[in-house]
This record gives sequence, C-alpha cells and structure tokens, in this order.
Amino acid sequence: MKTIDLRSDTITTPCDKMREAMYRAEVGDDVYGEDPTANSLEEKVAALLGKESALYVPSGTQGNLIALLTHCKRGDEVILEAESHIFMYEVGGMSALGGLIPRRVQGVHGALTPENVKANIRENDIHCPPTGLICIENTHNRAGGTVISTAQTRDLRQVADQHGMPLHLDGARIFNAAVALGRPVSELSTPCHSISLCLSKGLGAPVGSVLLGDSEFIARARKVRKMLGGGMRQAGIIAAAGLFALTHNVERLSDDHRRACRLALGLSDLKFELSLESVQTNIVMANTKRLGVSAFILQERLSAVGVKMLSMGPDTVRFVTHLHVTEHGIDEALARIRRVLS
Ligand code: TLP
Repeated sequence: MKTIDLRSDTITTPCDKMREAMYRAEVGDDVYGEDPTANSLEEKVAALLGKESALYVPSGTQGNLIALLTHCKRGDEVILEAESHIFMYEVGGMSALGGLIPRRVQGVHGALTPENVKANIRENDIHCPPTGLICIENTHNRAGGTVISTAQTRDLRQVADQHGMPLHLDGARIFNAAVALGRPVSELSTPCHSISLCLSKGLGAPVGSVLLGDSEFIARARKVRKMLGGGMRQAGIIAAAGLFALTHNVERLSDDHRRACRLALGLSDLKFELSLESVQTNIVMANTKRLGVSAFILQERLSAVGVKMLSMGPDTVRFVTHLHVTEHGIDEALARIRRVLS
C-alpha cells in the first residue's frame, strides 16, 4: 500500500532533473561571495520579488530570525499575528536569541488589520518597550494557508510608515499566495521592507530559503547569518535545486490548490468541520469534534492505513497538498479516511 503523505509540503524529495541540476552546479565559497550558483539564485529571487538584494539561508526559521535580529535591538517588542509561525513554531528564537518580546495580535483569517496593528504600537512612554517591527505571514499557515491581498499588505505598510517602523513578511509560501491571486509575486513583496521565502515547501527544493530587502539591510543580514552559523560554503549544490524549483514548480502550485479544494470538499462530506472559504491554497485545516475522535487518535488511525496528516491541536488536523500528491491520491486518501471513520 502506497502511503499518501499529507503532513506538509516540506516532505517532497527532488526529482531526477533537479538532482541533475544539483550535480552540475558550478560552485565556490559562498562565505566569500564566490559561489556563482548561490549568487545567481539571489539575483533571480531579488529580481522576481522586486527587491534590491537577497541572501540565501538554510531555512525559513533562520530567514525570519535573521530578519528580526537585523531590524531590531534587544528589548524591542515585535508585533505579530497571534498564531504566527514565528511565535508558534520557531522555538522562541526571537526571545531566546534576540531578546525580543512578542506582541501577539489577533488577525482575521491570519491577516492583521491596520486598526489592530495601530492599537498595539507602543507610545513613546518611559515605562514601555519600544515597538521595533511589524511581522505578517502570507500565506498564513495556522489559519489554513489563507492569502493576504496586495491591498491589505499595502495598508499595513502605510501603518508601518506612519510610525516609522519596518514591515517584515514571513513569505514561506508567498508563491502560493501569488498564484492563488493570479498576480505577480512582486505585488505582495514590494510593500514589505523584508521578506523571507522558502524554496523547500511547495516549490519542492530539498532545502533553502531566501531573505530579501534593500542592499544595506541584506549586507547587515549577511553578517547576522554568519553569526548564527548559516554561512554555507559550496552552497551552489543546493542553490541549484532552488533555481530549478523557481523555473519549474511555481505555476504548478495551482494544481496543489485545486487538489486541496477537492480534499476539503471530500472531508466536509465525511463530516469534518471546516471552512471551505479558508481553503485558498494548499492547506486544509479541519476540526474533528463532530467525528467524536481526537486529532491525535485520528492521526494514528489514518497513519495505520497509509494516510499521513498532522494533528495541530486537540481537535484540529492539517492536510497539505504538494508535488507528490495527485488527484488520484486525494481520492484514494478520502476513500481510506471513509473506511477508518465507518
Ligand atoms: N512550517 C512547517 C512546520 O514548521 C510547521 C510546516 O510543515 O508547515 N514560516 C512558515 C509560515 C512556515 O510554515 C514554516 C515551516 C517556516 C516559516 C519555517 O521554515 P523552515 O522549516 O524552513 O525552518
């Protein structure tokens, strides 16, 4: 029985052609800025996202951490969405390593509103930590892959400008957002001072993220990357996979989105509780309460029949579509889930 792995879009493995590109990559020492493949990846991503400069980093977690450490000083408060990945799943690095204080603000489908952000920016008061940064996440993971529109992003930039502070975008899945909106990705990135995006999620590269901003910001970020141990030597071997992914795997994200909808409709027929309106990209979050089974138990039972997904809370499960999941895979997964539930 073939396992259908819907835990995350991080689980994809490189195809032969991607491996071939990695094998043939021209390399040099990237800490000296001498890796031609890493350099061309950085140039390509900067051009695509309409930013001056880019920095290849090992992971999305490190990309976000470098951005936070570069924008802020110890003791600053950082405004972020209450369930943001930076707060929930990055091991508290912002506080443990950066001395930063998270200020969690409730969003609507994962999107901060200008009003809520404004209300949480600190006054210049002797008693308070200064607000150093506003962070947003597009698509928003825990909200179920929901998309923040260009207009919403621009409105948040306006608030940032009014208060003289930077806006950082955790754009781990920014290409999913752009494809869902049918807009160039630069529309979503240019309003932000910095963006971290992942090549190792829906784009299917085995590893790697890119941090973007203006040249001055990226020069400082490069130093922080080195400090965190993220300076990689012949990085072109893996950067080549990123270049391949950008050429071949962006447009096809719409297939993943269609398959997520198909899965969501099927799950809702099986009495999972979910908001179809929130299924905008490749993530399906569903509630198991109506089924009378906890998320964790369901995860175990489905795993036993070769359907992998993640429990994300007592009654919340997450399914993610990606490069290795076909339409047939979705139908087969639904058939197995139906059998387990009946
Ligand atoms: N998310 C992973 C897990 O950590 C939960 C996943 O399977 O979805 N920002 C966002 C919005 C992310 O979803 C992730 C990874 C990251 C940052 C971190 O990226 P990596 O895993 O490369 O450090």
